[in-house]
Amino acid sequence: MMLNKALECHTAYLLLGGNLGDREVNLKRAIELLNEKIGEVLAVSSLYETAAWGKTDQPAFLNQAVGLQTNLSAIEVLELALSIEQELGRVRKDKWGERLIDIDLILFGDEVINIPDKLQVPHPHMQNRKFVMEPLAEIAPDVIHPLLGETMLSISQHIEDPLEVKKL
Ligand code: GSY
Repeated sequence: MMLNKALECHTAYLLLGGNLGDREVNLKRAIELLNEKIGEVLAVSSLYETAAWGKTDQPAFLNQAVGLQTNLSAIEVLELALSIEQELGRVRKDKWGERLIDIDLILFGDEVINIPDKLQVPHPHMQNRKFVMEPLAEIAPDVIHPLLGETMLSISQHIEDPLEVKKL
């Protein structure tokens, strides 16, 4: 039984973003490292240039969604994603501030996980943020949000977020 659990395979969706340095190079390198350390990358969205959310007086972000298949647990994915951020030079300072690279776990199969201050999937704010939902709906239009019961495409079409998101 334990062995089956350990080998369970999940499709995880992550959102990558950054607004410092060579944003495109940082995203490309992050995807290579996700593929090496976490699991086979199956889908990568277009690049999206997006107005900064939260603290708006900072440079625009480049965001990109990634879908991958992994045998790891959600916590292991989260910890490796943090290690990739560090390897790429991220220093965590301001929660809403500028950053070289950010890797957020958005969905982990159809699992619902809530470990306060550590890990929440589905990402609790995904459905309110165009910079998350537009790239995600591009690569996973038919995936259903495990709590809202709505597809990624449908959620992305009904968001009221006014911040600009431009597909490059
Ligand atoms: O939450 C991820 C980091 N982040 C972003 C982002 O990735 N894109 C945009 N547009 N704004 C953001 N604000 C933060 S914090």
